[in-house]
Amino acid sequence: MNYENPYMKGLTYSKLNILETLRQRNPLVICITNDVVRTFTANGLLAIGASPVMSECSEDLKNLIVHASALLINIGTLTPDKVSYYKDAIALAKKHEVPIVLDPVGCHAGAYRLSVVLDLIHTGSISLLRGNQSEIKAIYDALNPDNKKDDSTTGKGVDGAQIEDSAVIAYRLARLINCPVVATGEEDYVSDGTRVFAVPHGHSIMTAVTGTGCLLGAVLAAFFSTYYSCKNRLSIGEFLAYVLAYYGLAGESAVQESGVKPGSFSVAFMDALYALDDAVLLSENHIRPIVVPDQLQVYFICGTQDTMFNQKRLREVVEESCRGGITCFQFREKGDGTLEGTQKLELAQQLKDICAKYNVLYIINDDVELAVAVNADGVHVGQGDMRLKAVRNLVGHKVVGISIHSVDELHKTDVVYADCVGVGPMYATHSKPDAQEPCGPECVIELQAEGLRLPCVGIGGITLDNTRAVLQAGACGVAVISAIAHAENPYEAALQFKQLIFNDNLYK
Ligand code: 3NM
Repeated sequence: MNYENPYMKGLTYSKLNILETLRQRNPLVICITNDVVRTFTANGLLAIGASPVMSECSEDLKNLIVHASALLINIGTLTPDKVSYYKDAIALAKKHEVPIVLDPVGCHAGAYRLSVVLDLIHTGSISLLRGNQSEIKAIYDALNPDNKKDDSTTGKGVDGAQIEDSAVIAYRLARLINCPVVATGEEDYVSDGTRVFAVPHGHSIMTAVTGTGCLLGAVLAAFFSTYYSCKNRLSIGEFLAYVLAYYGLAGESAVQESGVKPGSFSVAFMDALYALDDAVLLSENHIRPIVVPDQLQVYFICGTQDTMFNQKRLREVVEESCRGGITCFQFREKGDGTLEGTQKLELAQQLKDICAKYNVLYIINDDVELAVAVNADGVHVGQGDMRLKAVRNLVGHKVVGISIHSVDELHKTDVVYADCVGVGPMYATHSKPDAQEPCGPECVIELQAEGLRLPCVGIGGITLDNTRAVLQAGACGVAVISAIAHAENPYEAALQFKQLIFNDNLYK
């Protein structure tokens, strides 16, 4: 980054060194894995710079776990006696604070496998779940509280519904089981329950070599143990997206070497995992941030101007609304008498911490530098602000939101650089002195008819009474200031929006 960020006072970030950190740390990964892939997994872990050890019984594991950085449980060759071993291993790893990656191999294909996987998830101790998209969907369908076979995830107006569905499922499952979920396929998806990323790397030949999926579970386990070194720079979701990109880029580089030949590929892949470096990973990844409709359902916006310039009240309102069930919060500090500089930075950091506690997506309004300085989840800009391409260049994989008020504005907007849209004002508003004339929910219909495919929220004058109309017009959710900030009880207000949108199943 060649620009000075006023919030960072000359501090610049050094380049990310995800692969180098792992290789320096050489983490010990204990693999309880299946009979088919042991050698491949061990060689793959060595190639990336980790230390593999296979363990087959609790007596042995008790000694090893004290040295371990991560534990992989892959249920590929399942037998009834192994189930109690998995449970012992999970208890031991938990006791020693060793992260656990679960690979639910084949759980979509058999009720017994699925029941074992659910049992292991119910321990509440899994740190990361990695499966292919069918496995992840089977787990989600089994745990989905509505017990609807996924019919709420199809056909939300996005091309390639199947693919987008997997992103939605990864997000929902991560929230349900409270740990990051990786769903692999032609395009991989990862969600930590707050963010969602798509990673379009790899090559179809990988599916012709047994063990490539299983090795990925082990590789994720190795990297998971080094996340702490990037904690201030990357969310766990983005960090895991980099690991997926590394793995996929290694596959792409290997196939260049070997051609589309499974035997040669397998050898070339080990070489590529060994050779790939951070410079290539940073410059060649095509990680894409994704906003799934769920994230925008109850979108609360607030700044000190909305709480009579009382910072404590703002923190309380944000915490209460998070408790009530908002899915997204935007810090919008705007107008006369609002905070600037260090004071704004400090408040932004405090609000980020509150949102992180509740898995609420945290967006900064307009101030791109602040979003970078506090490592927010995203930034929202208006038409008069910076060009979207410039915003994207500054924020990398953060969520970029844009306000669009008309079809005319849609045509002037580089929507390819945005991830979501605020459409408004739907109705008359007192919270934005320079708001345009209300355009009504029809504006959402018009924009979508003009080709807008990004998920959008209706904003401006929204109350419980008019929410239904906004969603029925095609918005994924509603963005509000006064309906929550000025409510007598912001917790209740947020809860009511959440219940209206979730329980009435308005959003489909
Ligand atoms: N943006 P309330 S309307 C921040 O039309 C904002 O882009 C708008 O506040 C737009 O929920 C608006 O209190 C104010 O009406 C929304």
